[in-house]
Amino acid sequence: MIKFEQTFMNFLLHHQEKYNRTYHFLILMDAVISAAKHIQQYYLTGALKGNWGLAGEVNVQGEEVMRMDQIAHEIVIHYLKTTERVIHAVSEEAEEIIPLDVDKGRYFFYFDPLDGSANVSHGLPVGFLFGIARRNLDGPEDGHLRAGKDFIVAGMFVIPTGTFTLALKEAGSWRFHIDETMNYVKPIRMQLPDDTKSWELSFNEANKYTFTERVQNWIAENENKYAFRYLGALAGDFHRLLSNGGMFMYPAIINHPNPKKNRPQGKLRLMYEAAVVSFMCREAGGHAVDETGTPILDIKPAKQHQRTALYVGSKPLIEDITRVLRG
Ligand code: FBP
Repeated sequence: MIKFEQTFMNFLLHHQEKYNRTYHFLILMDAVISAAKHIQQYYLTGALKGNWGLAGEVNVQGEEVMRMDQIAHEIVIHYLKTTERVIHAVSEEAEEIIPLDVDKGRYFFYFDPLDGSANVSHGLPVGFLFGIARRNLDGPEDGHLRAGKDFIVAGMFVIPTGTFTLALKEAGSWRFHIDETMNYVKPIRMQLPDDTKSWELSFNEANKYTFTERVQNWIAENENKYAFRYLGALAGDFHRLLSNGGMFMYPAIINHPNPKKNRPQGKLRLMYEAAVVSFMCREAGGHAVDETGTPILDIKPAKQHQRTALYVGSKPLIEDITRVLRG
């Protein structure tokens, strides 16, 4: 007997019908899925085709660009253009905002085409992260950069594992699995577990003594209570956190022995990294704050590549660290 699973598109069609939404969003999500599959294929064959190396360029963040970063960016922009539904896009790999269908577009698309660059040259898990906001339909649209709370959807593909998690505003975080026909199927609703037995802490241990004293003290008091896991790619670490609970954090770095490596504003990018996982975490019953204890989703971006410190995960832990951060 063949076991058939619900497909992603069938799930989305019913969601759109249930909330009386339009077909425009389906066209955009179809393009996102196509882009993710294309990136996955390039990544899987990357070693053979020599695409796992450096591109020989430095991006707007001052970081060396991986060839795969460029390939993934190009693929996403191609598929977004085919939709004629996107006003503009913000990409980690492009310095400026990318105008697409400015007049008749309906959505803003913020993305990190290949998160976890440090893992690329080893073929280890990386991610394609995105957040989508809709234009103002009730009046003039000024194209301002949207805060996470204005997202209608945020999602993440963990490549090359073939898993895809999508959060829909007030409709939950859902995980899909790739099947033998390369279709995403079998939606499972993700809810952070209340049972602390499976909870984990995830951060770059090598940076521990560069964090603020408050955060170092919190870690000293709590690190023996939970398992410790760190992949070094936000997508992979957050993917696991959604199942096991706990907290992922990339705090401000204020006391690094090499002052050039200090990151008082945090390392991760607000619009297409922190806000994306924070939106998905909220829809799975969690929460997320920055170094001041401010909810990540409330932060209005002043610049498209703005950085932030990030504490994301199970509500009791985030409330506990927020108490410490607010002092
Ligand atoms: P990019 O690779 O897209 O720049 O993302 C940043 C990132 O790699 C995150 O995925 C990850 O959580 C973090 O940086 C790892 O940083 P570090 O190597 O300093 O621990």
